[in-house]
Amino acid sequence: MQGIIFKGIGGFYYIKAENGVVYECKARGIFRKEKIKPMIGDRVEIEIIDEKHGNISKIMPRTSELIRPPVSNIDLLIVVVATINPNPDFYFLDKLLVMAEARGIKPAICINKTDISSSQEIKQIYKNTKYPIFETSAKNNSIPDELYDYLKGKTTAFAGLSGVGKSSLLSLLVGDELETGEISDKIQRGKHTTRHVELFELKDGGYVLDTPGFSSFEAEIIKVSELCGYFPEMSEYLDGCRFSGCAHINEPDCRVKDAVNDGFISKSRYESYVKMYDILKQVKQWEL
Ligand SMILES: Nc1nc2c(ncn2[C@@H]2O[C@H](COP(=O)(O)OP(=O)(O)OP(=O)(O)O)[C@@H](O)[C@H]2O)c(=O)[nH]1
Ligand SMILES: [Mg+2]
Ligand SMILES: [Zn+2]
Repeated sequence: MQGIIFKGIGGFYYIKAENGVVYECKARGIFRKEKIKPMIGDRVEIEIIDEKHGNISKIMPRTSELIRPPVSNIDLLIVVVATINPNPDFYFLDKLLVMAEARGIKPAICINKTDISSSQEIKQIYKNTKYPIFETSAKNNSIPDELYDYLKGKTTAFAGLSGVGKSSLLSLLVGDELETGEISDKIQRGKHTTRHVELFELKDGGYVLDTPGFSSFEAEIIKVSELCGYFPEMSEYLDGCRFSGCAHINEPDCRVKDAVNDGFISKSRYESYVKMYDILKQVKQWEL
């Protein structure tokens, strides 16, 4: 029987199997020898012991892996940003977007708290990235159908500064019957957040994951020369620079800098690029 690990507590893994049943499982000793530990998000094969218990016998190859929070097989990253309270931190946002790109996770942007301020500036900055942009107000229960469609059948992590509304959005997405019930408690609103990682199933299929209190992701090793490839709106200009190894910073005849001056690449995004470039140039380990 195959299934997905959605929760782990004290050496037990909770697996939603193909037949819809949740099994409490242990990992067999074999994994200790091979030095792999099952992770939340893993697709696994289990041997069923009885109607509630089983053993994990095999872990399927992972498509992606995050270390903090420890979770595998994430398809999408939704970077949540609030219009205000807290104000957007564009450099932080861009780091999350680059981190996703570097890990092969598809990023999108969710602008929340549209009930208290305008989303205009944020939309303007990210327009040319072509990343999907969703506008929400968790307070007004306003989530566009396009976001539900986007998440369907996928495993999606929600990230962003503390207070932007990740938990509020997830409570809405996961289901109305749970508004004041179990899930709302488990997802934990407010400031006092834990590092407990759990995938929550969506009604239409797919899973979502909160990353409470994670103001940073793991250290990332990205080659400086590859950095511009993680800014999608830059990619069409890269071939036009005079120097083939152009860093797009101080070189003459740089098409990327031209595109910034002409407004095809936003200044804010370019500033993030330069800042990240300077850091990557100096250190191999980049603490995102
Ligand atoms: N006005 C307004 N307030 C919101 C909205 N969404 C969330 N809030 C409020 O913003 C505060 C923070 O929301 P949370 O959902 O706890 O934020 P979070 O991103 O989960 O924060 P951490 O768990 O600390 O990372 C709460 O007081 C929410 O009620 C919104 O769309 N509009
Ligand atoms: Mg939260
Ligand atoms: Zn250049």
